[in-house]
Amino acid sequence: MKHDTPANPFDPDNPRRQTQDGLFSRHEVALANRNSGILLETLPRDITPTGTHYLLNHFDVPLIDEAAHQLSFEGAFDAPYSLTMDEIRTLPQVTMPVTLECAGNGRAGVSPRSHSMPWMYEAVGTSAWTGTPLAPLIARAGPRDGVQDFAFTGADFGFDKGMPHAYGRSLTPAQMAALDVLLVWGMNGQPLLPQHGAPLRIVVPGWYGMASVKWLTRIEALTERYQGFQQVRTYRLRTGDDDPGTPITVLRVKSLMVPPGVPDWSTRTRWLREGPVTLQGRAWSGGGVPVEKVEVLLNGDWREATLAPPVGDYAWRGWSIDWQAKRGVHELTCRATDADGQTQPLEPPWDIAGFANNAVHRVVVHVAPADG
Ligand SMILES: Nc1nc2c(c(=O)[nH]1)N[C@H]1C(S)=C(S)[C@@H](COP(=O)(O)O)O[C@H]1N2
Ligand SMILES: [Mo]
Repeated sequence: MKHDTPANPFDPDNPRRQTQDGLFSRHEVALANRNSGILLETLPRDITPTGTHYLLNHFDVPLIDEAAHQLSFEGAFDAPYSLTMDEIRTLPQVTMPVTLECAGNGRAGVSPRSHSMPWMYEAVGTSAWTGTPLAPLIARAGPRDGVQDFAFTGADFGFDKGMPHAYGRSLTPAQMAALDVLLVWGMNGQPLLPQHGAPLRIVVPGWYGMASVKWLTRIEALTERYQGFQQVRTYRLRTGDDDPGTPITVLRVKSLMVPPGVPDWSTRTRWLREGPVTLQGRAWSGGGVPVEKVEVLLNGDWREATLAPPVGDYAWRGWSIDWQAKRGVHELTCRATDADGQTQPLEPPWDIAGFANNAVHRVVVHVAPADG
């Protein structure tokens, strides 16, 4: 097999690979093989089974020796210190169900296509995260006056758009004070799995997943704004190449449906028989704002679904509705509205990278006669 000579990734003038509309490229399929999504049939469960929680890893999963791993507090602190994993696990412990969603979820349909992980609907999941509140640990290090950002750095390293970097993100002191950020070592009663950030990550509840830095090694207090690639060069809503854009933060209101019936193996076409069916799914929003309403478009009418209690302050809630399935082809559509009055749009609110697409979920089903 012949290999292309790739552009030198150390050269900052090398842009990310351009992608054309139409068939997905080999590179996109390779990304999809590494970054799995939730199986929509697990949506009835309050907590996503650990192995089916979606994954988004930019680089390689780093090999970390947990016994030697330390989290250090560095930079503009009066009392910088570090903690071993044993020390971290003796800190006050909380378990919080949190719904995480990738900011790229729903990107696959953007045109012209943005070369990145081609998510359709599946980059979401809810886990019971176990850890300790992070704010008191930062306070213990004594941030100096004039600190503008806390930078969180992971152990994973690679290139994007010609820029070598360790994955990192930042939060301002005001954001740290307002958000219930958790320093996490457990997921659904088990130690974190390697691909989800073992031995240590943060979880930023109510925000898109990019903020929840995995394989955390270092928290640095900065007296100027953080300039890390994942903070300033991406995860921004931009209308064009020249638009600096606005940072992506809280989750937009969204809902998903368990595809009813059974699938054809290779096309995933859905089939069911005529008769009564209970449709069900999940809905969530960001910033701790609860979902107040889910509607399902059935035979041309938006009908209100029954809601289950939220799984937590920062977690999704279940919904269900009965439907009399009649023979033919149907497109079922669900949409959620949150307590701030935000409703999912019928069409994707595209920016150039296909970020934060919270358009309604549409599922096509084929209904066969009750017999024969
Ligand atoms: N160190 C590190 N942290 C990371 C990432 C990464 O690639 N490296 N991906 C981020 C993104 S974009 C998302 S959506 C979430 C995904 O978390 P999960 O794989 O545990 O679902 O992790 C975030 N934290
Ligand atoms: Mo993401």
